[in-house]
Formats: sequence, C-alpha cells, structure tokens
Amino acid sequence: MYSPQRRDFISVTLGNQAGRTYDNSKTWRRQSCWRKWKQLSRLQRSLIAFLFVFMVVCGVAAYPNLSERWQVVSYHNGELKQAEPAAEPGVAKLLPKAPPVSQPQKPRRSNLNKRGPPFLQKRLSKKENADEPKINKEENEVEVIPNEKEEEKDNVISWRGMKIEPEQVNPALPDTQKKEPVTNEAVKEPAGLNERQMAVIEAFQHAWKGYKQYAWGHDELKPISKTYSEWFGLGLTLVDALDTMWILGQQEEFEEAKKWVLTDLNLGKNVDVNLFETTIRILGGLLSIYNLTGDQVFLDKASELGNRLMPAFDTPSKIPYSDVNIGRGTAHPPRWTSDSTVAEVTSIQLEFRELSRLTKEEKYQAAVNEVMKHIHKLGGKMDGLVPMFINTNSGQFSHLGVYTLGARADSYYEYLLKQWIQGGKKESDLLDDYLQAIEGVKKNLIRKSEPKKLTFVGEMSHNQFSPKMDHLVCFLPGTLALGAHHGLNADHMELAKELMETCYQMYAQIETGLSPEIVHFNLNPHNTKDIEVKPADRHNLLRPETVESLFYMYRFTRDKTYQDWGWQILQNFNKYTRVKTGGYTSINNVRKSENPEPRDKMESFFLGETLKYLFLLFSDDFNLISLDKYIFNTEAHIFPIWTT
Ligand code: DMJ
Repeated sequence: MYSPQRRDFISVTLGNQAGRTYDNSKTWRRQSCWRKWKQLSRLQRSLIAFLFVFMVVCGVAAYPNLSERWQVVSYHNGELKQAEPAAEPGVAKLLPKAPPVSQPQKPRRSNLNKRGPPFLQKRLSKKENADEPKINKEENEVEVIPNEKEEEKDNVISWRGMKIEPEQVNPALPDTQKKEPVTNEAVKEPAGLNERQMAVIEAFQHAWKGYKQYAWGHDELKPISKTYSEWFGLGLTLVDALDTMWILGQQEEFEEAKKWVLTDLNLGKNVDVNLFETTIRILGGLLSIYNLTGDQVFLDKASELGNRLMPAFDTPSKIPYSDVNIGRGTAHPPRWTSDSTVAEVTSIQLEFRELSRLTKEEKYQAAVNEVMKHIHKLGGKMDGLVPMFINTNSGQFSHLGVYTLGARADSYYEYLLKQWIQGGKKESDLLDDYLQAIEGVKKNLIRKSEPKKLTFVGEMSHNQFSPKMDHLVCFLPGTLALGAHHGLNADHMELAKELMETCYQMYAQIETGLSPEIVHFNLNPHNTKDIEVKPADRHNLLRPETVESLFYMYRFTRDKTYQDWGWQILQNFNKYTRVKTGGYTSINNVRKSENPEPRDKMESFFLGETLKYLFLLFSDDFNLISLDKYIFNTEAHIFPIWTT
C-alpha cells in the first residue's frame, strides 16, 4: 500500500539512484565519495593527494611536447598547412596557428623572434637541427649539440641547374677540433660538391641565419648583442651576399633577398655614403648578380645607384670626393680635408666601366677613365708606387713619402691589372703602370724575415723601411698569380708563391690560427720569432685576402696544399668566431685562444668575399667562374672579361 511517508523515503532513496538527473547524480556521487574519503585514514588521504598532485604536474609538463608532436604530424601529412579546422577540427583547435604553406617546418621556440616575413624563416629552423659547434657562454668555445632528424625534404637548385638534396646543402658541421676533414656518412656526395664546400655552405647558412633573424635588411649583423649596425642603411650584407648565395646554390635565400632588393632597397634616401665602399659592395654586388642571373631588376637598381653616385665626380680636378648624398645628389670630401684616398678613387673603375657596357651610357666609364688617365701622368710616385692621398682640388698626390701595399693604396695595384684584363688587355697604360709598380714593390718593399726567411711586403715612410705588413696586403699573391696566368712575367708567380706562404704563416703562427690585422716581421737574425703582433693590431675582422689568394693559387697551380690551408682557416673561423645563435663575429685578440674577445660585428665581406672564395677554393670544377672568362672586383663580385 501506498504510504506517503514511505513514498517519500522511497522517493528520496530510489529517486536518487534510478530516476536521478545529471545534477542530482553529481550531488549523490559527491556525497558518496566524500563519505568514503572521510572513512580513509589520514595516511591514506595524504598518499592519494600526493599521487593526484604528482599526476597533475606530469600532465602539465608533458602538454607542450604533445602539442608540438601533433603539429609536426599535421604538417607532414600536409593536411593542416593553413590551420584548416575543416580537416580535423578537434586537433586544429589544439594547435597554435599553423605556418603558411611555404613553411612546412616545425616551429621552434627559437624562431619566435625572427625578423622579416614568415616565409623567410623556413630555412632557419632546419639549420638549427644540425650538429653544430656552438660558442659557449663566453662565446669562444665550441660545444656540440645532438643532431635532430631532418624533417624537410625539399630540393635546392644550384646556379648550374644541378638539383641538390637538402642533406647536401645542410651538412652537419665538421668537428672543428679535428685537423682532418670530417666525413659525415649521412651526407651523400653530390656531383660537383665535396665535403669542404658543403662545410662552407653550412657556414654561410649559419651566418645568414643570424643576419635574417636579427639584422634583416640592415647593413651588418651584431651577432653577440643580436641586433644590427647601420653604415649607409642600404642592406649592405644582403646585397654583398647575393652572388655568394647564387654560387652556393642557396636558391630560397636568394629569392627572399631579391624580393627585398625589389621592394625595400631605397637608393633615394637622404644619406651620405662612401663612394668606394658603396661602389665595390653594392654597385658591384648588383652588377655581379645581374651578370649571373640576367635579371633586369638588378641592372635597373645598379643603374639608379650609378646615377646617384655620379655627383662625386663633380670636383675641380675630376678626382672624386669620398662621400655622396645619394638622396640629395650632393658630394663632399671628409670634414677635415679635401683629400681623397688613392685606393678609393682608383678602385671604382671595374664597376663603372661595366655599368657603361651594360647600359650603353658612356658617362660612367668616362668619369672613371679620366681618373686613371690623370693618375697615370701624375708625378710623386716612387718607382710606380703611389702615395696614399690625392687632393680633389689640385688633383695632386698629398702626404707624399709614404708607400704601402696595405690600407689606402692596396686596390690601386689590383685594379690596374684587373682593368687591363677586363678590357681585353688593350689598355697599355694600365699594364705599364702595373708592371712598373710591381718592380717598385720588389725594389723597395720586399724583404725576408728572420729566422725563417719569410718573404714579406713592408712599407716605406720617408725613405725609412718599416717591416709592417697589413693583412690587406695578402691580396697580392692572388693578383700576381692572376697576372702571370694572363701572360705576365713568370717571376710574378714565384713571388706570389713566396708571399702566399707568408700570408699562411700569419695565420699558422698565431694561437687561434687566425691572422691579426697587422704584423711586424723580424729582421734581426738573433731573434727567434719571425712574426710580432702589436697589442693594437691583434684583431681579426673575418677578412678575405688570404683565402682570396689561396683560391687563385690553387686554380693556377692545382697544388692541394692551398686547399688544405684554406680548410684550416675555415675551421679556425668556426672555432673562434662562430656565434651560437647565428652569425660570425670579428674578434679583438687572435693571440688569446681561451678568449679571443668577440667584437660583436659580422662584416658584410665575410659573406660577400671570405665564404665565396673558400667555396671556390675547395671546388675542383675549374669552370666554376673561370678565370679566363671572369674577373673579381675587390669585393669578390664577378664581372665578365670583355670579348669585344
Ligand atoms: C673589402 O671591402 C674589400 O676587399 C676591400 O678591397 C678591402 N677591404 C675589405 C676586406 O678586407
């Protein structure tokens, strides 16, 4: 029989079990659990609480890895290229925003701060995977981190149209502690590329990674402070590196950089630029890449820049001013003098002459030829050697009496020979001046050191010989060898070999295996060391001259010793100047291998010249930029030898 009291009892008891709603069931469960919890001993309760907290902590720690793994899977499947929730809505919601189609790479935390548009970042994360020597906290030691599996499988087309597998352009970096080349079994030997060339490519990629991440579109990378420095504000490193990327087969990087040139290189900005530096690096870089690619974009830019630099020649003597405001179209000498540097006004000729040939506008060539004609006739030389300064008003040499093959005069000699070659060996004044100058070097500046009898080029100051030699002078073995190759005196080649050995010793005899900026040779037979380095000269700026000459020497002699010397130098750059987070840095003290004191600057010529010459040095393909068809300007940009 129905009893309301009993029904109430039943309804409370049974109703909560059988006919309960979702809310009611939760309440019931809570009450039941609570009751059970209360029945446990204090020890049991503590144990369960501890286990619960432990599991929560583990779960939180594991979450990012899980989400990252999901993300990689989704990229590899190619299903979620644009974070398309339609493909797998549940998973897509868990993922961070997916990268665009052109970036099929697992995003890494270190990629988050990258500068530049996202498509620029594709290569960066890939390179971070490689086994690579890393400079430690003190930025001067190497630590190797484990290799992760390559995830990306796209191809790169080299400039010769050769298809290169990703592993081939991104090898694990060799262990720089070892003297011998490192063989990486995982890296297939591609046709035409050897492991030393691949090590150069890897070095380039590491340098470029830093530049892209911290200095994109700016002049120079400061790799330690992870920022940039501006000199002219013209993307100096980027433009300087264009033809290197092309030669090294860095197609993707090249396309990204080209896009920057197209859209962001503003040559009309109100800025004072140095005529020489802008000509050799930017005008030279643009002309070179135009010659390699035939892409009109680069010639248009080169011709715009050429026009903007022309006001420099508007001087009383027609010897150009050192500085030009490319936006305003005005030019001026430095504030403290009306002099220009001799090397600067005589090392812009290859570029302006080539610009005339390509644009068929005579004015560029006319301006620079005028300078050479003037200097050809000028008094004040010593056996063909020129002083370091020339006055833009009078057109006369100034500060007479100091003669060097180093800073402020160096590339005058280099360009005499190279203009003669560029023009098809017809301009005899250039050849005469070159030959006379080399005789002047032999007569006045060449000596042998003690005790090892290293042949070196010193300086003359007011008839006093100084056994000082800049690293810059190490362009000379290469230039002498080039002249000999083009038919000049065979004894130039002998001198080239001796000087090459000396330039190598400027590295080999130093604690870090890297040359200082300047050395002094010992002439005293009682001293035991050939090379002395003054405290102010101990820096290394990642300069190219020695590896440049090694390249010429190898091409002309096929003596593999030159390749081995270059390999040692590359390894020492990796050991002492490579910055873990990307880029290479100039250093303050090449004698201090325990801490070479990074300077926090990667000069544009490290990419434009040093790595390019190393790559070419290691190549056994002598048709790769044949020296019978091309010449290099003083920034390693490539111009054809004229055939008509
Ligand atoms: C470069 O800009 C050029 O090689 C120039 O001729 C000399 N200085 C640097 C490299 O050392």
